Amino acid sequence: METTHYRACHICEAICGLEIKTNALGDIVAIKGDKNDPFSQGYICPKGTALQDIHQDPDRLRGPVKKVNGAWQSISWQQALDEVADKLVAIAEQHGNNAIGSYTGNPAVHSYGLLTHGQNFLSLFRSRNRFSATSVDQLPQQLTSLLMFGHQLLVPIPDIDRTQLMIIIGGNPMASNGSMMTVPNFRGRIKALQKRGGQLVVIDPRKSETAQIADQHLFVRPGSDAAMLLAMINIVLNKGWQNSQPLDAHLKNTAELAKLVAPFTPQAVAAITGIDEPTLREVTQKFAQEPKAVIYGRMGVSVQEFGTVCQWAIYLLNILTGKLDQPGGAMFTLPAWDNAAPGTRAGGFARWHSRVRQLPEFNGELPSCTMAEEITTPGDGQIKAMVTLAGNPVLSNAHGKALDAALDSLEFMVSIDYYINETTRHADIILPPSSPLERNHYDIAFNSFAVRNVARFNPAIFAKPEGAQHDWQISEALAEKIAQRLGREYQAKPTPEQMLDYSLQHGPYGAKNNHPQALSLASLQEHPNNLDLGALQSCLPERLSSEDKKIDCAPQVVIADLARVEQHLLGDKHLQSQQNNKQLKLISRRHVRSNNSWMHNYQRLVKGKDRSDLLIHPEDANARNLSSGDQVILKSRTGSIQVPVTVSEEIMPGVISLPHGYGHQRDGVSLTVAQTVAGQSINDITDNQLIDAVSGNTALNSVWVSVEKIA
Ligand SMILES: Nc1nc2c(c(=O)[nH]1)N[C@H]1C(S)=C(S)[C@@H](COP(=O)(O)OP(=O)(O)OC[C@H]3O[C@@H](n4cnc5c(=O)[nH]c(N)nc54)[C@H](O)[C@@H]3O)O[C@H]1N2
Ligand SMILES: Nc1nc2c(c(=O)[nH]1)N[C@H]1C(S)=C(S)[C@@H](COP(=O)(O)OP(=O)(O)OC[C@H]3O[C@@H](n4cnc5c(=O)[nH]c(N)nc54)[C@H](O)[C@@H]3O)O[C@H]1N2
Ligand code: SF4
Ligand SMILES: [Mo]
Repeated sequence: METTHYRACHICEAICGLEIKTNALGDIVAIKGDKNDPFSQGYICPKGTALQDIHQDPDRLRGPVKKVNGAWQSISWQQALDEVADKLVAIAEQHGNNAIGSYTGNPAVHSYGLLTHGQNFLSLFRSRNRFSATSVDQLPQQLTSLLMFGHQLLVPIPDIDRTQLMIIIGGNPMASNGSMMTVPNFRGRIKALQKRGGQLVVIDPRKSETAQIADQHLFVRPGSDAAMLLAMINIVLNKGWQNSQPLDAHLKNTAELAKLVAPFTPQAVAAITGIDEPTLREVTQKFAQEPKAVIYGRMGVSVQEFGTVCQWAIYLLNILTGKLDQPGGAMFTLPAWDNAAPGTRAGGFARWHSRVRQLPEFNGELPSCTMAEEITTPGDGQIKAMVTLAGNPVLSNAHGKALDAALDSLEFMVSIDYYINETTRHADIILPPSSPLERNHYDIAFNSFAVRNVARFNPAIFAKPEGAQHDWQISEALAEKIAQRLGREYQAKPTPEQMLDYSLQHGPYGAKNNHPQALSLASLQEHPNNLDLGALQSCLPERLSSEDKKIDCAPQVVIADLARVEQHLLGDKHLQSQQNNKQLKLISRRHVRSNNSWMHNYQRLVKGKDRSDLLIHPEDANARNLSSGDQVILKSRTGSIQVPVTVSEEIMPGVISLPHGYGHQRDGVSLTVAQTVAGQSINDITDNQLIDAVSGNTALNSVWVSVEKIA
C-alpha cells in the first residue's frame, strides 16, 4: 500500500512541487516532480530526490548531544535545554547581553517555523552581536530596496514569463535554480522566451551553464560591474532613452543622476570591464528600446566590493527605461502572507555599528565579516558565547580559519543543527531539530520573490518521532527557560500554523480582507499542489513603503560611494595593478548537485567526477606550465589551499573559479560521505577585510590570489 504526498521542496529557492510516495513501513519509495503544480509543472532537480537521503542519513543527529572531555554523549532534551539556558543566562549576566553572539544560516529561510519563531529565545538578550548569511549574500539588494522603496523585502522580480529580453549579471540559475527570483524550471522558461522571439543575455566572467544557453554572453572582469552599469546609465541618459513616464511623478532625486554618472563613459570603462564600447552601447540600446525587458543581478554583483552600487544601478536601469512595475519587466509580488505590507518589518540601517570595525547594522544584524574579531577582541561587548542556527559559517564565511579559531576560544557554544560539521564541532551542545519531512511547510520568504504569485501549505509527511522537537519548538522551549532564569514573564507565541492562518486571512487574498479567494489555512489546504494567484501585477505607487511614497533614485549613502568606485575602477592605479600583478582573481561557482556546504553527505549527489576543481584559462595555465589534473597552491592574504586544476576556456583570462562549501576533512567532523569528497574550502583564502563599503557585505568574489604549481 502506497501513499502519495505533495510537498514543496525546501532545499533551494525554486520551491518545486514534489510528489513523494511512501509505503506502509513508512519508507520513501519515490520522489518525482509534481506535474499538477501549476508553478513548477513537474520540474525537479537531483537535489529534490535527495530529500529521502537527508531523512534517512545515519549521520543526522536524532537527539541532543553534549561534548564531554572531547567526546559526544547523548543527553535528554530536558538536560540539554536546561544547560543551554543556564549557560547563556550566566554569561549574559556576567559579561552583558552583547556577550551572546548568534549566527543564523541559509536553511532558516526554508523552514517556516524558524522564520516565525527561530529568533524568539535570542531576542530576550537584545544582543547587538547578531549575524546571518544575509551579509555573505543578498544584503546589498535588501539594503537597496530599503533605501529606494522603503522596505527591505520590496525586491523587483524579473517577470520572466512575459519578458522579451532578460539580462542576467552575475547569476547562474542553470546551476542555482534562481535566487531572489523564485523560478522553478528556469531552463523551460528560457526556452519559452526564446521560442517567442526573445533573448537571454548573460554578463559573467565565466561562460557558465546559464551563459551556455544564452543568445549572447559577455565576459566581464570580476568586480568591475559597477563601472559597466554606471556607463549603461550614462548611455541611456545621454542618448535620451529615458522613458520612465508612468512612474515619473513618483521618482525623486533624478536631476543629479547625469552628473553622477558622467565620469563613467563607455570608453572610460572598457579597459577595466573588458567589454568594448560598441558592444556595451549595443546591449544598452537593445535593453532601453525593448519595452518588455529586465536586467537582473545576483551573487556575482552582490558579494563584491561594490555590491550596493551595483544593485542600485541595476534597479535604476530598470526604472529609467520604464521596466519597473511593468509586465515583462521587473515587478513586485503580492504574496498571500505579505511580509512587505504596511506595518511589517521594513528593516533599518546603521542605527548602530559593530564594536571593533564600526560597520553598520542592517535589520538588527551586523555584517558577519566582523564575527571573528568580535569574538577575539577583548573589551566590553566581546562575544563570549555563540549560538549557531542552521548555519555553517566556518565554511561559508570569508577567512574561515580565523572563525574556526575564534569559535574554539569561546566560553560556550550551542548549535541548533542536525550535523556535527566544520562549525558545530566547536559546540558544547548540539540541539538537532526534527527532520524536514517531519515538519509542515509554507514558503514565507520565497513566495515573496516568485515570478508568479503562488501559495502552498503542505503538512508533514512523517509524524515526528516521540520526543523529537521542531526547530521552532526548540526556540520556544529555550525562550521559556531563559525568561524564567531572567525573572521575566514569557508569553508563549502562537504556533507557526496559527500565525500562518492569521496572515493568510488578513493578507491580500484573505477572508478577512473580503477577497474572493477568501484564503485561510483551511482553504489553502484544499490546494495541496500549489495555488496559483496569477501573474505579477503593477502596484506602484501604492505598494511603496517610503513615507513620501516616492522612489529615491539617489540615496545619499550610495551616492557617497561613487567616488570610491571612480577611484578604484577608473583610476590608473587599478589598471596598473591588473597589468603588473601576477595574481589572478578568484570567483566562486555553484553546481546543481550541491547546495552550499551541507549536501555533500548524500552518495546520490556526490557520485561522479570531482566537482571541487579550480577552473583556469589556458593562457594562465601555460604561463604556469599547468595542465588539467595538476595540483596548485592558491595563496591569498588570509591563507593557502591546495587544489586540482582544470584548464578551460570557459573562464576569462586572469580569473579562476572554485566552488564554495567544501573542506570537510577536519578533525571532529562526522560526515561520512562528505569526507570522501572533502575538497578544500575556498573561504580559507577569501578575505573578511574585503567588503562592500556601503553595506559591510563580504566581497567573497574577486579576491586576488597567487597560483603556483606543485612539483
Ligand atoms: N566563497 C563563497 N562563499 C559563500 C558563497 C559563495 O557563493 N562563495 N555563498 C554564500 C551564500 S549565498 C550563502 S546563503 C551562505 C550559506 O552559508 P550558511 O547558511 O552559513 O551555511 P550552509 O552551508 O547553508 O549550512 C547550513 C547548516 O544548516 C544545517 N541545516 C540544514 N537544514 C536545517 C534545518 O532545517 N534546521 C536546522 N536547524 N539546521 C539545518 C546544516 O546541517 C548546515 O550545518 O554561504 C555563503 N558563502
Ligand atoms: N545547486 C545549488 N543551488 C543553489 C545553491 C547552491 O549552493 N547550489 N545555493 C543557493 C543560494 S544560498 C543562493 S544565494 C543562490 C545563488 O544563486 P546565483 O547567484 O544564481 O548563483 P551563483 O552560482 O553564485 O552565480 C553567481 C555567478 O556570478 C558570476 N560572478 C562571479 N563574480 C562576478 C563578478 O564580479 N561579476 C559578474 N558579473 N559575475 C560574477 C559567477 O561566475 C557565477 O556564474 O543559489 C541557491 N541555489
Ligand atoms: S530546483 Fe531542485 S533543490 Fe531546488 S526546489 Fe527544485 S527540486 Fe528542490
Ligand atoms: Mo545564499
